[in-house]
Amino acid sequence: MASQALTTALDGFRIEVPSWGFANTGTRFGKFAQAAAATSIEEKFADAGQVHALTGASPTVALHVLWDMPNGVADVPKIRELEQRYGVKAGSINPNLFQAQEYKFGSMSNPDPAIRRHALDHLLESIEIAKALGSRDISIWDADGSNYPGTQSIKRRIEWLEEILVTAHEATSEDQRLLIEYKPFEPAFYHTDIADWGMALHLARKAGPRAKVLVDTGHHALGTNIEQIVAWLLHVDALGGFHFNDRKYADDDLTIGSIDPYQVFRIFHEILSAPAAATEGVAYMIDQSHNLKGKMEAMVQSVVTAQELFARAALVDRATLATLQDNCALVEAEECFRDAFWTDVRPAVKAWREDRGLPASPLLSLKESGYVEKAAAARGAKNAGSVSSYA
Ligand code: AOS
Ligand code: ZN
Ligand code: ZN
Ligand code: ZN
Repeated sequence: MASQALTTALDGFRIEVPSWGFANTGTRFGKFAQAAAATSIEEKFADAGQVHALTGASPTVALHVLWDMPNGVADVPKIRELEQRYGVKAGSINPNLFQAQEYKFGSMSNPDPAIRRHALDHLLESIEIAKALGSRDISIWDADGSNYPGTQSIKRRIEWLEEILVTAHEATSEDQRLLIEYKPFEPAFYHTDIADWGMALHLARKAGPRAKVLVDTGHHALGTNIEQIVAWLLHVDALGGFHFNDRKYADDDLTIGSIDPYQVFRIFHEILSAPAAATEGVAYMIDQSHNLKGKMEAMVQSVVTAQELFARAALVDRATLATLQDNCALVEAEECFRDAFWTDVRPAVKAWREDRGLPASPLLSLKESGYVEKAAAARGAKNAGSVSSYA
């Protein structure tokens, strides 16, 4: 029997899947093509729809403007039709400010005003695409920075960035949000223009009330206390959402909870400890790159793991914990916290799935459905040509 806290938590839990997580992506040293990987926006919707059908928890798919829409133009009727057919809706819209050759020295903070204007135009196009699709969030990842000390003015780049984000914010409608993601390094290796949550928070405040900070769990120096950042962002009403993934070293984009499930639990605990009104709009999204695991298997596994860790966090006896914290009963408080973490929620989550008419084991059902084999047969030829070498 699932407890009430667990049932309520799972009923309310939704996590967005990224279109790019179904496609062949890899590392800078190359990628290993998978026969079943999605090669078009239609196949990405089909895959996302299948993940949602199996888990009941991922009704939206994040879209990437240039990767999913040729020349940055959204075919809205086609996307609407895909939403209908596959039972998942377009989610956050992700502009691409990092691939064009002109962005070699930056996009929004490039010293060349004409290039900054292109970056702004692309942002404005992305906001319009989001409006046309009914997407609330425009999720900005700024890859800008520099590789060598003294080669760029850190200060002037802040000002250029502020200017563009203010203009972009003005273009959003009342029910939209700009999410500003931070990352300490990569692709830039000396300085990154939005390197941490302090910088992202400042820019969000400067941009306007509908701009919030996006926390990608892989974008921190090793050892950073991410749940503390989450608590602070909630406290100042600036937490927009998450890109979940896991890592051992840097922005490894491994499946959520694969290396450190306790960290995800601790993040969810901070969210569940905050007043409901403060966390209502927080967007949970997966941002992973599945180079070795099967794309579909990795995505289903990620959604299921997120559900399990959210359910475990919901089991924390927060009233008792608060008393123990006030009494500085260290070991008792820690054990109260860990009791929830160590609870095997899998049988209860399974019961919840059955109650909701969902497959008891999404991964097993995926396997039994033969979906991946069918996709491989249909897409194999297209994927055979997509292997890149780094020569
Ligand atoms: C890059 O490291 C960031 O995590 C981005 O959020 C993401 O991977 C990218 O936006 C996909 O475009
Ligand atoms: Zn090397
Ligand atoms: Zn991200
Ligand atoms: Zn990343």
